[in-house]
Amino acid sequence: MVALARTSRSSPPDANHSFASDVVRGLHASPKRLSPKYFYDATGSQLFERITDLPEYYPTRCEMKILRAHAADIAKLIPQGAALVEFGSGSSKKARILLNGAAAKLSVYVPVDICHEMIEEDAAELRTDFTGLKVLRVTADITQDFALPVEAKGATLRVGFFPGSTIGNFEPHEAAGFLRHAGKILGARARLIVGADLIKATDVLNAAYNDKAGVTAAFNLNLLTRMNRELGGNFQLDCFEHHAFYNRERHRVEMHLASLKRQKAKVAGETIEFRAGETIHTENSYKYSIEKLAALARGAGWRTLQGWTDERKYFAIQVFELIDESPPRAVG
Ligand code: AVI
Repeated sequence: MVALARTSRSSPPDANHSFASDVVRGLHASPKRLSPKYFYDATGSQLFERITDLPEYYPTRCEMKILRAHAADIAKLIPQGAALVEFGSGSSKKARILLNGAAAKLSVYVPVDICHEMIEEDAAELRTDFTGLKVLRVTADITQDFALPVEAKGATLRVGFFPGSTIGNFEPHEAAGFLRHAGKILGARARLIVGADLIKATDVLNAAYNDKAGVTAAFNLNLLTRMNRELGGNFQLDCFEHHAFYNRERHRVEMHLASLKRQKAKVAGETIEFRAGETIHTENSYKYSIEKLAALARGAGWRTLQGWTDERKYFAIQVFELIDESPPRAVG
């Protein structure tokens, strides 16, 4: 499953066509599945913002806490004249914490996001709040090739920033592919700051994805509303239920939409049949150990420089450095 979450909120030109073909393919597959990137229409993005404030959903709070506590240590790993490139920047809320300590030594901050309007507004605010900071936004899908602005290419080196445990929404092979791709984009001597959710007690994980207020359920079910609206679907929302659970063997929280009865639904001109209890698998959220994350990064060409967790070891910020693969120069 292609898993890319917070980075695909808006619709590129042929998005409706690929949404339709992904839905048709995914709902005819066995087991049925849909990519989590489709959660993030306007309503889905708002619901996700509400999730990050829920008492049960610890990742955002933990990550912000680690970033605040170690902003100065992280800044030390950002060399003078470097460019900071944020992958899937959204509102740049987390980058602001880094910028408090590092803005003065950056040659440029490059927020990269598929959602154009959002980062233009934020870029303007950042320029006001961090006087002298050059902010050059790039509108791109971070999983695809994109060009960095010349100012970033000409910087002493480039430091990538990939927070939010978005890495956890990739399948592990996709995560490795993304890290390799980030290394190519950032180039020689690059560094990469990654935020990742860690393996922890099952009850904590289950609670985080089954909040009492039902916001995560609404976020999951919104996918049916989106298919009804954008693809002429007729899913009955009260005939499906949010299922989320930690799959301990695979170290991931799985989210599904479970059919409450035997039923048929129409979407994108196709009829889809559901057995009672059959599910659409809508998201995986992988949880890592620090060692496993380091091994994944190592396999993708990165060595660990330094890392931090919160006191409960719920979440980790790891800084990696690109391993120089150029052959040693001949002497003499
Ligand atoms: C964006 N992503 C890291 C979230 C996560 O925890 O996997 C998405 C999410 N799904 C349900 N709650 C939050």
